[in-house]
Amino acid sequence: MINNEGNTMSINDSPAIASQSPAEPVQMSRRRLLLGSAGAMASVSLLGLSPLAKAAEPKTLPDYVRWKNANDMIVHSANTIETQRGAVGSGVVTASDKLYVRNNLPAPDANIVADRDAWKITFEGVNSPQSLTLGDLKKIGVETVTTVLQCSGNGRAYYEHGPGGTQWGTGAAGCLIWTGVPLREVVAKLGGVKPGMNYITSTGGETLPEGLDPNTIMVERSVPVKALDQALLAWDMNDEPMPLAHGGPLRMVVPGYFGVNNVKYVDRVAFTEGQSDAKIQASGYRIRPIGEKGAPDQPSMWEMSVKSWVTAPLTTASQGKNLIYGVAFGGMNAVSKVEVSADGGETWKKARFLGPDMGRYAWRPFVVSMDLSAGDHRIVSRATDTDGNTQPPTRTENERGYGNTSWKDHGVTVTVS
Ligand SMILES: Nc1nc2c(c(=O)[nH]1)N[C@H]1C(S)=C(S)[C@@H](COP(=O)(O)O)O[C@H]1N2
Ligand SMILES: [Mo]
Repeated sequence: MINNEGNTMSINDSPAIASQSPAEPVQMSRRRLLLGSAGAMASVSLLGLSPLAKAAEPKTLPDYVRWKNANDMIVHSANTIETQRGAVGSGVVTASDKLYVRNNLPAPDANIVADRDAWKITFEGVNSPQSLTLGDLKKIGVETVTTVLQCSGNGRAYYEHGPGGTQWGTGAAGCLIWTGVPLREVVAKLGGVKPGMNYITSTGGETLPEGLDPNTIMVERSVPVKALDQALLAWDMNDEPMPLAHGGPLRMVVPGYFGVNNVKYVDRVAFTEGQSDAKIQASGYRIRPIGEKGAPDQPSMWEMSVKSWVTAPLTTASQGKNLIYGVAFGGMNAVSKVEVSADGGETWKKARFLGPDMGRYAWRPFVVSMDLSAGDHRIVSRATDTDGNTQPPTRTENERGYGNTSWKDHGVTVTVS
């Protein structure tokens, strides 16, 4: 894949918007470089044939996430930053400075977190529609929930048809503790949801670049109204005020749902009859056959499914007893079992969960001891949820490379000596 920036691709498959981003200079200058006189050679090197060009890939964290631990991250672009596979430790919670970042638009100015409690959110589609400040929300109620945040494109790198967008491996995911007010408590305060409303539609507070149709770029997502059971308007992440990069001052958190539905810097929550007309909802984030365009009648990236992957060892190991680590989660259900195989899925051994159970929406680190002989071993993990759903061996092919849960794809080949 030559075009792997992907920071805007999944909205409209057009690179035009990337140039709107002030946070893109590194990436844009690199592209210009590649398209210059050495273009042909450089394209070849992007395919991994030249170590020189590989070293020239942008590795520096952009300013708005300078506080992240660079050694734990893979910088795909200024707006798409992945967690290294081995950086996920055996603890349950992903440290904020290791969490992936995925922005469809440039991150807003830091002044939006200067006075957090003054942040305004408009509520519509309720019996008493009104605007509330974050300060008001904090007086309504509070709850804490631990969830897996995972991009729809996590695991895209394993699709062989070469879907456009960021080539995420396993690191567009993390497990976070969120604190905020349950949306249902806010709604109760506002007289309840109006009859006939089928969706919760959340709007991101980015300032949109001028001269483009807002519908083609805005981050506005609708989820079925049943998500009112678990949706949270969160102001803290991992016991700290929500970082700007992760949606501060306020973020919509929909436990069990793919990342895109967890709208950052949310400034409008509307209960609506239909889904948003925004491109990111209407045709983006839809599962469709390879070669087809997105359309509202295709499945939307809402609820996540059971998934797991090994986090250590990843490349080499010593002969004899080895502890094999990984993480597993069920999406909408709790994860109930993980099995690990060191022979590519011929024989399996049950792993045990590590650390505290943080609830059905959290992931569970796992560990299993295995005797490894010299040679190459294909190590794979396979999780099952409380409803009895097990990860499939193969992925469901789809144009955009969404929702990969294949246990074969997520395996690692480890050389034992
Ligand atoms: N306002 C807003 N919310 C957003 C996005 C965005 O670009 N803008 N990106 C979405 C996508 S596609 C993902 S995967 C997650 C990423 O969350 P993170 O950057 O905190 O890891 O945020 C979602 N919410
Ligand atoms: Mo995403």
